[in-house]
Amino acid sequence: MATPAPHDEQARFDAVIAADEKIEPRDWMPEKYRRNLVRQISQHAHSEVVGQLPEGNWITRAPSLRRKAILLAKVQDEAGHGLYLYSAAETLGTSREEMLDDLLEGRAKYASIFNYPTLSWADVGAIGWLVDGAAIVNQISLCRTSYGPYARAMVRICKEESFHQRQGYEIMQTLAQGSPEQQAMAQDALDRWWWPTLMMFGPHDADSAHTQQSMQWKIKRQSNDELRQKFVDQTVEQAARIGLTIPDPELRWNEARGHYDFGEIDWDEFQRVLGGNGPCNRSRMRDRRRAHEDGAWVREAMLAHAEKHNRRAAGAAA
Ligand code: BYC
Repeated sequence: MATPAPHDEQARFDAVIAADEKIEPRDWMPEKYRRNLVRQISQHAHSEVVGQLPEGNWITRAPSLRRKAILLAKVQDEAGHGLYLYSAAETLGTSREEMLDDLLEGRAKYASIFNYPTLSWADVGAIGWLVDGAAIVNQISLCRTSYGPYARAMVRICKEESFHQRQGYEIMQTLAQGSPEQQAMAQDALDRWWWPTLMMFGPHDADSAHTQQSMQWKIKRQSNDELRQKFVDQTVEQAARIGLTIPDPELRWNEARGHYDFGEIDWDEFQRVLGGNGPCNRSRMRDRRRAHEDGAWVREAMLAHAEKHNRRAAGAAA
């Protein structure tokens, strides 16, 4: 069969997007669509993997065996999410080695939120409740993204994230109903994690470099500000239910809009963190590089095993 001319390919791509169907790995796609997806999916994968570090910090100090088992499982889930996402990005023709090099050499971003420290046990609750809560709002929307492998990875990840969110909320609820010291610890964690969580949704739509094009291609289905608003609206009520106060004096219900109004994010802080100067940027990258180096023997052993397997299979076929 003759290869269709490029304008036919473009027309088919446009028709698939317009019909809300999925683009699959073997389909023709504009080069900029492919590159934008690799950028977003690989950043998402890096976030899952680096995101293990702040919570991993508390595995040895979880307050009970039950809490430790749950936290271990959650941190392990994050590694799995990274794997699904790296695999989805690999279907676009970029190797995992290239993506990892970009992260380890500081060329690729990961979510700004993971550059903040986990100072108390309540921070583990706050991450589950707020950070996973924000991630779900974003990822439910991404379940309808136009690239098939990314959309399918999101469906599975969202199922696990909802468990993560509930375990975090349950930690906060327990602390908020506990002693005055425990209540203060829960409130302090909310005070420190609230604003960085709102930054997870990215810059305002007007300042977002990629939103307009990504929405046209249906890579993103809702904008940064729309998703941030959705998160605020659902979380205000959750905080009230456990007696915690969101640290924003401007937060109030706006009857006319049907949404909560909220204060302005400190965008200078956001830019500092993105520029590598957040509280933990350097230690996160140092720990990630060390983990990568420590894992070299596993990668070598897997390669050696695959080669042995291939040699045996070739011998059997000869
Ligand atoms: N942090 O044009 P924009 C988790 C960058 S992990 C860092 O709006 P876009 C979890 C952005 O990349 C879940 N960088 O970009 C794991 C771009 O830079 P480049 C993580 C940010 O892509 C463990 C520039 O700023 N979720 O749940 O249209 C334990 C301009 O931004 C951030 C995802 O990754 C940020 N917060 O929209 C617990 C979701 N915001 O690439 C939990 C997938 C913006 O041009 N990603 N930047 O150099 C997305 O949905 C979108 O990429 C974003 C940004 C909404 C994040």
